[in-house]
Amino acid sequence: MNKPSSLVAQTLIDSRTILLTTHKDPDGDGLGAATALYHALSQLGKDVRLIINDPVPQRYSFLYGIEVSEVYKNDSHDVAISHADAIVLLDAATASRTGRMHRALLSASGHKVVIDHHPIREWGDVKLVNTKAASTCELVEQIVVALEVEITPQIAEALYTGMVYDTQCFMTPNTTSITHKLAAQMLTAGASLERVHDALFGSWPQGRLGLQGRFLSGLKSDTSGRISWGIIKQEDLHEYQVDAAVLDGFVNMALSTAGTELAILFTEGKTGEVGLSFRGRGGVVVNTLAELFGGGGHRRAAGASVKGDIEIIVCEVLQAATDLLSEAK
Ligand SMILES: [Mn+2]
Repeated sequence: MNKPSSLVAQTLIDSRTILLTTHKDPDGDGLGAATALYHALSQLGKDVRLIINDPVPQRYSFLYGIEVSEVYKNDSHDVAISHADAIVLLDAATASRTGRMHRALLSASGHKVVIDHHPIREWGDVKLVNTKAASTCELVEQIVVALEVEITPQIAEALYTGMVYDTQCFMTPNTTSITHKLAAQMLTAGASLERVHDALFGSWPQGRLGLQGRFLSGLKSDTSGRISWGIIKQEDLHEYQVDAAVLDGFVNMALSTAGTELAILFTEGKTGEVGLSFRGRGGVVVNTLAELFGGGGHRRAAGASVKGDIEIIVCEVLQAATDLLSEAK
């Protein structure tokens, strides 16, 4: 009876006011997990709020119930955060990943619940953490079952969204038979495959295709062919009239050629920072590489953000990547 999922569920059952949140720049897994749990807790009559650092990207506006999400403002939310009976952090390993609200989270008095599949954590006293899970939504499914609420089509579709999103349609190496079984259960419970896939992968702005063409033709690789990388600058985004959200999936394309073991996407930010996105395969573990630059993530997918000149950062990161590969042999 002391399973982590039972302890998390009991904590939520014992709480009246519950605040849900996920990492800044929220994605399909964090938002799917949050809306699924929002629906489940609402069924139990809980007073639930979903507060996030950023507005929800258009790509996820199809999620049922996503309109309840609130963009964090310290003057209107800090009191709610400090008084909530429980705060649930989803799909994030550290409070700092929540962005501006992390100070308020650190000083909150309620139960600090974490449901996540990332390694390394500094926050939370009631946890369901499993780094082998392919998505946080896989773990939220356990909570929904433990809460003994009905898995409505809305909940099923939210969870299915996170499973599809985080595995890039069941293609990433952390996809397991459990992932497939759970996804099948969600379809049986009423999730619409067509609706989710149209929203996630079939609703890009036209400019993404043009930018994708430029990105692919500009890909570079090292002399060994083991490292492949591409750079997206602000001027590229302006030219194709898109924002950085359309870059989702680009780094995976860079990993798709024979012999490539490490792919890197460098993205120039608006305010002097450079986003680093890493993907690895074979013997290459990329979260250690991301940690060198202040970031983190999973073994095969990780990222970081670094301030500075993009040309210099590219050189530094490529040197570190080369060192990593010489260690990985
Ligand atoms: Mn995730």
